Amino acid sequence: MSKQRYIEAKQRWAEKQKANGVTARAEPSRDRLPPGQKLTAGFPVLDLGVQPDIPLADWQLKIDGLVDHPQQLSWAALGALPQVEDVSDFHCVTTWSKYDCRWGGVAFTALYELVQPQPEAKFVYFTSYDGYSTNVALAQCLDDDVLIATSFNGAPVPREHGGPARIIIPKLYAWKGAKFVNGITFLAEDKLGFWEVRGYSNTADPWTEDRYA
Ligand SMILES: Nc1nc2c(c(=O)[nH]1)N[C@H]1C(S)=C(S)[C@@H](COP(=O)(O)O)O[C@H]1N2
Ligand SMILES: [Mo]
Repeated sequence: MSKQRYIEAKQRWAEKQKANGVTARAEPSRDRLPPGQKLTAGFPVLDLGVQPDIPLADWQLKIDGLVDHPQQLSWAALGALPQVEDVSDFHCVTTWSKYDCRWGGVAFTALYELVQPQPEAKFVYFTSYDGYSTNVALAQCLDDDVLIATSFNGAPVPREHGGPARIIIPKLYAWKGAKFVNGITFLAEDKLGFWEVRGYSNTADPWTEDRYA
């Protein structure tokens, strides 16, 4: 399917579900596998059909907005920050989940401390080398399991899964985790990202099936 048709089909699906009155549950499920999800052993690839090839020498992560110390991190500068690993589950809104993904990289909180966001900063807007974007409330980014991941199961994140670096936010549907990330902007007001403007939930909680806006 072409990139444009894939985007339109997904957008139509969100509109149809909304029209059918499909809304999030009041009570969150406590199961490890969120409601409506199926476990997969493989690792499907979901993106806009563009997997940019970024030589590490050219790679940059710009962190700006309402911060005291904006950064333009090179690959070496990212690698010089404290490195962590975290094992988490991965939930895609298209109903597949993958357990026990071992991601390594830099904790979001380490970047937070580096740039020193101002008190007005309440939202984070992520941008990517393929033109993708997504937005997350700052409070949701401050859990220890939120990473700028550069490794997956002990090897560099493969390009199809968002390498050189991608965001992982295990407690939200995976479209909230930008692959090929190259920008993080701290904002006072929320700004909707690529799928959020196309009918997908802004809050994206898998355990209440919070799929559509
Ligand atoms: N840059 C970028 N990030 C993205 C996407 C994308 O199209 N571009 N798709 C999102 C969606 S919808 C999902 S489910 C996950 C898929 O990650 P995967 O391809 O590693 O399974 O990436 C998310 N991050
Ligand atoms: Mo997705």
